Amino acid sequence: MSKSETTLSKLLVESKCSQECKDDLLSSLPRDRGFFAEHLYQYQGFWYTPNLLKGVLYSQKHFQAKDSDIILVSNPKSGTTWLKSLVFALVYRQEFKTPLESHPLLDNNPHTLVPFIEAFDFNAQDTSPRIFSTHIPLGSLPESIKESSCKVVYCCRNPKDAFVSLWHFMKSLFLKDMVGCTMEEMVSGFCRGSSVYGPFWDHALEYWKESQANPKKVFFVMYEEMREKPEECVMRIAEFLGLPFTEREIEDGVLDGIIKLCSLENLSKLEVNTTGKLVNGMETKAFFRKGETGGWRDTLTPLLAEEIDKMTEEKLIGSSFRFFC
Ligand code: PAP
Repeated sequence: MSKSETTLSKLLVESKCSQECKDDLLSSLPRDRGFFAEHLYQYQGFWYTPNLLKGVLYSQKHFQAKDSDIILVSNPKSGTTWLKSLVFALVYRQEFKTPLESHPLLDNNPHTLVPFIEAFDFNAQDTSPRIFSTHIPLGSLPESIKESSCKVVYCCRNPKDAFVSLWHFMKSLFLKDMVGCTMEEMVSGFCRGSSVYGPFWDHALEYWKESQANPKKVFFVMYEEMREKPEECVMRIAEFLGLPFTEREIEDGVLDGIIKLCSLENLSKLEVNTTGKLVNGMETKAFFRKGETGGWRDTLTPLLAEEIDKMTEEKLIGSSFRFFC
């Protein structure tokens, strides 16, 4: 972190810094129009709303990873909720057995069980191992995540479906007016990188490269692969975490039980996920929609899809990485 970034981080997080002073600090960062908030700010190469940026800086300063921690990472709308439920269920499969009557996922939304480190509530986790999630890009992760032996699981989704999911999420939540934003404008912002935690492609590519260079630290999985072969993916995640399923468990239906419990069909019907709210007031039902691969076709015009495809092509020049289409 540069010296000016350190000062910025210190001041933005400190409560004694007045709002005026925080506004001044924000104004020293590159700014673009936003969709969640009026403006997005660029920090360490990625874009944030003021609140998200505050959370990133706070976690950089205060989050202390333990070697046994599990950190789930994704670009927004790339399978976070699903991954949280699957990893929670597989890690605690001895404590909470399936078939189930009293599993925590039946009356808690996955975001409640696995908190975001940038949402300030990481001290509330008292389970072991602790499971956290984040959308923070690789280069901006708190140092202790990089330095400790904690494990990182990254879930990636194709950019068009993730974009469309974000669009519907914003519409279904508080942003029906979308700060006067059209889909064309939002695609254009997404493609120039200025969407929350964007550029989307850089985010995914950095973690993918890290998973290749350091496969014991970072496990990279595709949302689309999980849709196609959930058993295989969950088994690979479990192995990576050092918690492989035994043959006996598989015969006994433990793996199948976890996949059924965490399926979109099951989770989206639960009362906690139809009428519940998160502590920040967000309606939990907004996290469950169609979960399709290629569902973008219902929302994006061919022209807008092409705009995203062009950017994808450009970003992947020189890399062997490929998104699912
Ligand atoms: P977040 O980044 O705000 O946490 P995230 O969970 O990553 O959101 O993405 C939501 C998407 O995952 C939604 O996709 P869609 O809009 O294309 O439908 C949602 O439907 C999908 N999703 C949520 N839970 C599951 C699940 N259990 N299985 C499969 N997909 C899911």
